[in-house]
Amino acid sequence: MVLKLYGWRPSPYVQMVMVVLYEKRIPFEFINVELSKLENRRPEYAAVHPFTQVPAIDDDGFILYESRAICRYLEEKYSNEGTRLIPADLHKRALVEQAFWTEAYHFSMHAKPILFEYVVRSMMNGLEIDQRRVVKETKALLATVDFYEQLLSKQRYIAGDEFSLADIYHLPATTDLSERAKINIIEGRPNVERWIRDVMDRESWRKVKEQRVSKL
Ligand SMILES: N[C@@H](CCC(=O)N[C@@H](CS)C(=O)NCC(=O)O)C(=O)O
Repeated sequence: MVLKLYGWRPSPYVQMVMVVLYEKRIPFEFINVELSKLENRRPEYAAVHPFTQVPAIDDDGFILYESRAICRYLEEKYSNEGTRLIPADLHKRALVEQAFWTEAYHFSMHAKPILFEYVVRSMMNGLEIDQRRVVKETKALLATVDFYEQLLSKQRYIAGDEFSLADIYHLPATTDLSERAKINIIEGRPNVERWIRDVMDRESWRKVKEQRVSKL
């Protein structure tokens, strides 16, 4: 049975899983859970995801939620298909793991509150953006990106010279930061720019981007 992806296309977490599915060339059926209509709160969806969020997958009866767990599962199950996203070599794999945690604790940790201010608050009429929070988190985010600039002067991708799942984890937030919060992390950072352009030029991301809706 074809793998089912429960998702909502504007969600960065859903986009991450879709990039992996395209990179691995795994056929899937997209089941739209329209968050703007609160379809995720329907009892039948609560049976799939106890926290009623997207994404989730149903792989022939095996239900899995949490985007990063789904990406890892797909990479492991289809390790020999499409693009290899986690290297077999111990040291290279450890560096990818290091990049996962760097992304979570030093990149997304700051990108998320900024996007919350610009995306979520803008959906709640009358709520003003907390500029102090945005300034504080942007400063911390750009310090991480400055570190990335140095790192990427020595290697092609964020975890080494090979494209990996760690690059994919950065994609949706980077796009949303530039499109929704107008925070341009590539300006004045030629190596970050080269990396982002390289990753965004992949067919997998172009396919996901085509399907994103421009407005939440
Ligand atoms: N940690 C989760 C986060 C998923 C998440 O926050 N999804 C949002 C959409 S971007 C959602 O479903 N929100 C609806 C809700 O929380 O009610 C993951 O990585 O899968």
